[in-house]
Amino acid sequence: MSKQSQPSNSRAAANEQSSVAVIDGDAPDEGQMRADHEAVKQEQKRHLAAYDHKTLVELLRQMLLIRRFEEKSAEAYSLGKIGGFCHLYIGQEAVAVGAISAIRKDDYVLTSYRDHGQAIAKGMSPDAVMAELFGKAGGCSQGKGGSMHMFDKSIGFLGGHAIVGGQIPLATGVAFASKYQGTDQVTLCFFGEAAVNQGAFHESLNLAQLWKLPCIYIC
Ligand SMILES: Cc1ncc(C[n+]2csc(CCOP(=O)(O)OP(=O)(O)O)c2C)c(N)n1
Repeated sequence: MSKQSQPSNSRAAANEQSSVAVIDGDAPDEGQMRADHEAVKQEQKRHLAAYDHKTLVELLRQMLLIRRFEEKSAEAYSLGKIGGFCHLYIGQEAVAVGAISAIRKDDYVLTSYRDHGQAIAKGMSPDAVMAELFGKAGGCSQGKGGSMHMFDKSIGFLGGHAIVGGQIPLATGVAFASKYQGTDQVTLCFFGEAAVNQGAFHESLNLAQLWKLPCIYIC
């Protein structure tokens, strides 16, 4: 049946109408948007007030360290000093620092190829990350991995994964191991939104929920 010949009360017609309403709808109420924004800001301030000054300064220090690190990486990459790819984390510093500051040193972090910031937040020295970018033997992966393959088991940073979504089933497996071994370790799994197109994303979250695995998925 063509769209034109569908009865107007059909589900398809209703869906079509509602999509059109979204596209052609009234402009958003700016006053309401400003009020919502202000309410979120006030809520954030209330949350921040629960932290002492020293903690907040430390979180800011880490965020600034990552930002400066990434700016230098971009500079070195544009000068041709870094081979292969170089995926930056500029603008997302608070995500890594906030999440990783809430876990312990013996907890685990796995992430995508956009991994410099999370590696630093988990405790890798910026020197080891930069040496890896430069392909030097002093890098965390002996200079053989580059930007997408930061790794250091001793601090629970289990990569740096180049395949979109590849870290998700791995993180789920790490969380399964923690549960199976009866430890109380937690695994953080960072990924970009494109990873949700991977079948393994759905399989992982399904298992994690069924088995109540200690894995936190952060998009
Ligand atoms: C399985 C797979 N398919 C394609 C690619 C090529 N690729 C590299 S980055 C990227 C986009 C990923 O986007 P997203 O996960 O949202 O992360 P973002 O880069 O936006 O942080 C793609 C498709 C890949 N690395 N792995």
